[in-house]
Amino acid sequence: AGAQRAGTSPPPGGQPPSFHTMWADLAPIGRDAATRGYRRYAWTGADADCRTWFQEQAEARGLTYETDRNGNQWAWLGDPLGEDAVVTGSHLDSVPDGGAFDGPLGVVSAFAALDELRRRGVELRRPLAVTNFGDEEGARFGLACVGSRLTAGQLTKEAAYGLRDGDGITLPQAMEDAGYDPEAIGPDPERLARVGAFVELHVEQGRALDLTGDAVGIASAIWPHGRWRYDFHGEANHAGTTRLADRRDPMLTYAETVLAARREAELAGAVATFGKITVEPNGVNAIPSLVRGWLDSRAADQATLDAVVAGIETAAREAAGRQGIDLAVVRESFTPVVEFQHALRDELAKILGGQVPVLGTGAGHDAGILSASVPTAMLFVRNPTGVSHSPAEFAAEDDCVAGVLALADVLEGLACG
Ligand code: HGY
Ligand code: MN
Ligand code: MN
Ligand code: MN
Repeated sequence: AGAQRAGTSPPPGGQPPSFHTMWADLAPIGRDAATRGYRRYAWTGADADCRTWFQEQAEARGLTYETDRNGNQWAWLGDPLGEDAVVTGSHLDSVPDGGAFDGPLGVVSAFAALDELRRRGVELRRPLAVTNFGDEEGARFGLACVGSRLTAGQLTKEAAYGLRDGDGITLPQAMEDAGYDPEAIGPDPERLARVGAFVELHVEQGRALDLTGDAVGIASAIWPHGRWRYDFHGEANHAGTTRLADRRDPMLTYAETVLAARREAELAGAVATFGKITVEPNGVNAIPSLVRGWLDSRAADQATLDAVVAGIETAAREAAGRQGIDLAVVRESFTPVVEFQHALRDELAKILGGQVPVLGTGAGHDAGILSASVPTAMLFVRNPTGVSHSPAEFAAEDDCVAGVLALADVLEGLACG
């Protein structure tokens, strides 16, 4: 087909909602009053409210709105079936008590950057879309990037059907309860074949830009990272009457494993986190029968990660042997290293004037998943404290504006140049 020349004329209704308005409308959705953290878990009411917000943004701009077979949301300027589309977006779901910026900054900035293109009156040569990928954090069902993995064919339908939350609700059941047809989920290669570039803007989850003094950076790579579940089986018993020598206490082995994880990671310059634990029967006066802990570990390269994870498991098995504990370790998910395509990364650097820092990240992203299917790049916006996955996550307004303008420049350079 010839070049798409869909004008970027202003929306039918006049001025689109500003960055501030979009941010203010999104802010209260799924925010816990006590912690001020976000609890926007996949296919819950808060997620539905975020999806409604996204659709309203699309319609307020006269964009063509659709959800794909996996529930990911797309808002098109230009032909949704056109070739070589430029797509930008992120996710709206959160980790438990997550921050306001991780995910939403990329979606709000995408709409704001599209508005900026319209203000500039540039002519689109390629279709443009804003996206919200569902269930990126995996907070409810335990697997990150479910929406983008399904669309990219990196998660099979049967594996997705096997996902269940802490209350035993399966992913298909949750989708159905939210009004989506779980039967439809699956790979969408035709859709991705029409995408020529995907750019995700994301708040930096670290302090590299704060240290260089830049508002915006470009991603070079995503560290390999994975999630492992450790099941420590011991013997339930009375906390008050069981002699220490007679105990098979899985909490002890778990504690030694957490210390070993820190030690192994520190020695290797990697990271390892036990951030989630369940205890059965979970009584103050009962020695647990089972302690289940989830390990998240990441490193700059595969060999280091493998060594750290193996070292942690060896230490855990040694402690379990000493304490009469049965240990089962299951790798629940894994994302290999993502090297963003150099051509697109360099094109972004050229568009942004070549002075923008290029940095790696230990955080996973939908862009990391999609980079196996389409040319992908990421922009980071400075986070002065580096804190993320916490209500304290923050980015200054000037830096958010700088991010929108940089994204608009990138979209103009890719879709209009
Ligand atoms: O876990 C991550 O790195 C991402 O925030 N899902
Ligand atoms: Mn996150
Ligand atoms: Mn994120
Ligand atoms: Mn992400």
